[in-house]
Amino acid sequence: EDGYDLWLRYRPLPADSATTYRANVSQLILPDATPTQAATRAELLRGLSGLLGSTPSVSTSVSADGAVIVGTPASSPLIAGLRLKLQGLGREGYLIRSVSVGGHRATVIAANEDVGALYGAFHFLRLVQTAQPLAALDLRQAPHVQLRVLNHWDNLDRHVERGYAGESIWDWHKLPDYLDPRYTDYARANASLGINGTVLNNVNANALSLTPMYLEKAAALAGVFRPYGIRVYLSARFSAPIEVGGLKTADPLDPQVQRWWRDKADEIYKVIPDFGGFLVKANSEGQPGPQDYGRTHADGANMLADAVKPHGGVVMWRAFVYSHEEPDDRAKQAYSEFVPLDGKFRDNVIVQVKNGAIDFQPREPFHPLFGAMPKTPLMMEFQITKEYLGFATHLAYLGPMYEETLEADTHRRGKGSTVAKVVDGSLHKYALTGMAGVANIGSDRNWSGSQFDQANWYVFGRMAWDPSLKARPIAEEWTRMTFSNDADVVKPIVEMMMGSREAVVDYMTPLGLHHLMGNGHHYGPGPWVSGGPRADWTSVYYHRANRDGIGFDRSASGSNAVAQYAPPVAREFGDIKHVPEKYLLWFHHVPWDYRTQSGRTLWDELVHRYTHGVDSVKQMEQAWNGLDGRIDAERHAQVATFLAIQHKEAQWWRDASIAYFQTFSQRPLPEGQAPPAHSLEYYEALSFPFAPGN
Ligand code: BDP
Repeated sequence: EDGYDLWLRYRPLPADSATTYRANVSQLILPDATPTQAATRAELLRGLSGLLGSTPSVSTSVSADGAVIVGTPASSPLIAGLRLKLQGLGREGYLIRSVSVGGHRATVIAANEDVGALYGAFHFLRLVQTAQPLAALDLRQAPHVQLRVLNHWDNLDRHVERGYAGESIWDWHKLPDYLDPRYTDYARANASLGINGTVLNNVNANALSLTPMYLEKAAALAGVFRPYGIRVYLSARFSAPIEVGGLKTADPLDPQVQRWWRDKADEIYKVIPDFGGFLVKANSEGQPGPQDYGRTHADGANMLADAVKPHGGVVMWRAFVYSHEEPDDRAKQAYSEFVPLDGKFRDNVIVQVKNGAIDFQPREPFHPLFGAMPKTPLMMEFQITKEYLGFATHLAYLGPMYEETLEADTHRRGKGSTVAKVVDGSLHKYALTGMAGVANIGSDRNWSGSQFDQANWYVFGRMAWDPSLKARPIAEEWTRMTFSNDADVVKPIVEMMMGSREAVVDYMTPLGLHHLMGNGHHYGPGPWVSGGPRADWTSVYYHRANRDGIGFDRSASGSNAVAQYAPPVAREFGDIKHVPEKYLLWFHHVPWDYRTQSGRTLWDELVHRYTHGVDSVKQMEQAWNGLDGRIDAERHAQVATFLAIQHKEAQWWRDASIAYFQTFSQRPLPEGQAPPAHSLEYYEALSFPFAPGN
């Protein structure tokens, strides 16, 4: 096994449980008149025959116990006859219920629309895959978030920005004629999680994506995805009217520019009738945008929104901006630019906000924009690809990180105003809701660059469906589907996964440190990075270590970034006595001898955390080695090798960081702590011209 099958492996269940399940899945009754119905039928047949060792028969009526009836009232007379309560499930929701039909036990998977039945079928398969009882089912599910989208940072030359899993899976050259079967498997995997949108190209966009040749290619992909309920979106380069339209300006208030985008939208919808809309990175890191013409983000977003509005499209406008306007603290920039625009966006615009205010660091406090724009829908942007968490070789399950952000309390409408409630729209009654994940998918056989990075795609999708879900049960679900239902396998793997992100935080950026990675490629430690074109692209800007202490003072005595949070949060974060220790150096400049919660001085605690991170990786290695023989050899060996790489690199992070910070702390290492293996000069001299993902 090489991991290609993801969590949809459908390997045979142990004989005794297969027998039990076969009794509950004796026949399938389901339509296949539409492409989505056909996909649903194909998936159930594939999954159940794989899991149960025999293919259930497909019938038109219930003739025995154990029938599974799938469909909508429109597609299935049987379901229409059952008069199930489908109100409230919307277009994408479903129910799964044990019923009796003509005196026979049966299970019904019912929805209002085909796509709901498809999602229900995947859920049903998951129950079997994870060895859940099917006897008395009564499940109702509807997504809590409307736009559940992957963002591919894929370029037209197939290079993936910050991608660690090979080339782009989109083979633009062979499209639209050759449709790689992988596109269908991609759609199946996404539909199994409820992901319903994909932005095909990089936010650092090439205007060529909007030319007829590439639109035709995008349309071919949309055709593959459509049966699976997935819409295609494109990143739009703001200056496209100049680059591919021959205009002299891209000023959003210029009528010619507006007309160009309207015509472009009409053209796109001719070839992709269900096109989702545009994602835009503007006036950020050198990308063009409305500010080039003295206009605001709202002016820019609204122009595009007007263009797609007649077709039902949306604009996802990114808030990842940091110009030089707030020279004292990059963390404040997005809030300062966007909060004044609250309420100024069209109703088909949603502002896409990264989980934290800097940039996908191993740990960041929640972005202060969440909760601060009640009149503008905000959507979450998580990074699934591990740009700052060890690329694909380090095992870091991101579920706990997503959960930490989603359950953070903004206090904007009193206690309990969590980020999850901003994202699902319930806090501010947003009419539009969304969650985006920067994809970790590439042409590698295992899709994500490592076996365990598949779990990050998985958990993103599950939490996008319902942001109140928790990381641990999702890890367990994934482990059961991906490796085994055997408790002796599930338990150690779930423990490894649940502690893995904290291990990365400890060996890379403990106690609220951030942005300490190597320059440009972001591979390995670079706490010494300084100079260059922008202070806020250096490490010294963020850690501010000196003889007195370390950390970025964002309290009232410093940049006062804490004031961008609601008062109770600002008070907590802004007070060195009350700030959660995990954010200590994010918000405060702290003396080296400051007593931390463990009773150790800050310096000793820092060293302790670095070492603890390395030790946690050692433990993961041991736990994994203990599973030798319980996991198929190919996947076991690959993970073992990657853990060994992670171990080596965790040690590198620890040693380089300690060697560097010791030049400021001027204190000895605490008792029992090994000195760095090499000199600081050695670490500083390492160079990686061909590190992946740039
Ligand atoms: C940073 C990445 C950069 C992206 C940027 C973004 O380093 O490659 O273009 O975010 O989100 O994390 O636009």
